[in-house]
Amino acid sequence: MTSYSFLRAAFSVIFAVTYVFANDTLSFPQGFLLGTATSAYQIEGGWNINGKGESVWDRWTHDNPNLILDHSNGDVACDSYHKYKEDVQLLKDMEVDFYRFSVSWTRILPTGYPNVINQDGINYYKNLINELLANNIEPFITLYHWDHPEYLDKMGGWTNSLMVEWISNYARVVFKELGPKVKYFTTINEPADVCQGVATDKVAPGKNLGSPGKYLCMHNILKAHAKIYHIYQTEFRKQQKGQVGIVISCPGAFPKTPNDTAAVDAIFQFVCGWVAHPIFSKTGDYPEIIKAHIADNSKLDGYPASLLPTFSPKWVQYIKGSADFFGLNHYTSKLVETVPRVEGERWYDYSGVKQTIDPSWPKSAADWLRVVPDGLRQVINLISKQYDRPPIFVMENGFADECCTSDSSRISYLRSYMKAMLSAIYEDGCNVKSYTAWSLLDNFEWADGYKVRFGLVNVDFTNPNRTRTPKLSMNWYKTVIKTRRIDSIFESPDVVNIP
Ligand code: GBH
Repeated sequence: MTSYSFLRAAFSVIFAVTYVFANDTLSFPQGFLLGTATSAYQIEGGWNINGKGESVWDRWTHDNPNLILDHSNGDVACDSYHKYKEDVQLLKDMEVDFYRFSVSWTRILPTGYPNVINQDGINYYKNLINELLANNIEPFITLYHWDHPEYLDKMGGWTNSLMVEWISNYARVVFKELGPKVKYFTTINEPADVCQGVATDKVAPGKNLGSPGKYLCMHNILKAHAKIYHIYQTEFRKQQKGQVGIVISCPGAFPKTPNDTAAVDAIFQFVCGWVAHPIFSKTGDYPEIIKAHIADNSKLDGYPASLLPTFSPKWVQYIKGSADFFGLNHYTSKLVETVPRVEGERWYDYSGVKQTIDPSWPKSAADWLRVVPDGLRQVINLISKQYDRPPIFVMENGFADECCTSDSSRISYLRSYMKAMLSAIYEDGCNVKSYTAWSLLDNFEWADGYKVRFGLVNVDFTNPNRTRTPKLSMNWYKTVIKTRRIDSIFESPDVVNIP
């Protein structure tokens, strides 16, 4: 072998190895699904037209404009009720595999009950689904994204255990009417955040009941989720052959002092495990640490019993295993530290863990959202380890800014988080099936109104047409979807630290 041909051979080996290596870590696995998401109240508008009933978010924003950053509401939002075809064209342009959207309970059942089925609402979602399918996009339905009927809330909402029946009856209507063309459902989006609306007076329905209300809310949500799952299982699965999961928000956690792994474990259980353990663990029920902490501390605070409600063995069994996949929402991480209990003071909801932010983490326009890509890899690993490698569908991940279509910070965020997710797949062997960028559109960001923006597409909320303009990030995501790869040649500048 001449030295020249040896060199050439050596180079081609190096090239191949580099190529394979890059290919392995920056490409999505075969069959991996890429999509984007929205929710009904945040985009639809048409809040009271053609028979739609009032939801808790309608009432909340109308009664409390002062609690919304820009005093706005979702009355018109992105007007997707009228402009859904335009939305689908944007999705088609990106060639997403699926579109995750939520169904508005009160658009379909104006009274909350199935005594009246609003045909206009059914038609709206049927049209949207047909439009998606005609453009090769899989519809992915969230049954409930925070906007339950105001009327049912007046009767207690998530603090009333009858809510389990009420939402099940609604779910049955959705499965029956929309299920024949839909393969993917999630039941309830971010239960812990829904229950914040029971615990506090900052977001709908603002019941301000503190931790006891929050624990009760979660108890009923877990039962409701399981009941919906079993309804699908017994009444629809055979004909419809779809999958049903739940969407849980699991932030990352890093110890403030290096050895405090107890704080990391505890906060994972208190935030993510609170919802996930009853459904995905082998034993079912709430995590032991939650049961123990809340029981001990309820006693110390003079309550006759633990503030955490208990499931009967029958309910434990019924809830356990009630999901075909783990829907994960992940945006950011916290620094955590174990702190001692101080008598008479609220002790971090009895978790015993104080959460703060590392000031060096790059900022976004949302004060709670710092850029910490490793957090995604961490929670995917924790979920995989704790619950025996369930299929994980990343159902939301996204970045907040306040403006512009030149959103290089968003590209940088999305790429770095996708890269962390691919490391969890290739290096750690986790079973991740999909990735969802939140959100297709700038939309009504709850208490942050229209000020904080998550869209791949800009929406002009001052224009009655709600004009949509693709941002750089939409074009970037389109390339990612086409190439099935987060190539470094599409690497954007580093995250711009928003002051
Ligand atoms: C998702 O929730 C929602 O599903 C979606 O509707 C929303 O538009 C999107 O995120 C963007 O916000 O971190 O302890 O300071 C994320 C909801 C928002 C819940 C921030 C926790 C702050 C609590 N999260 N919130 S903390």
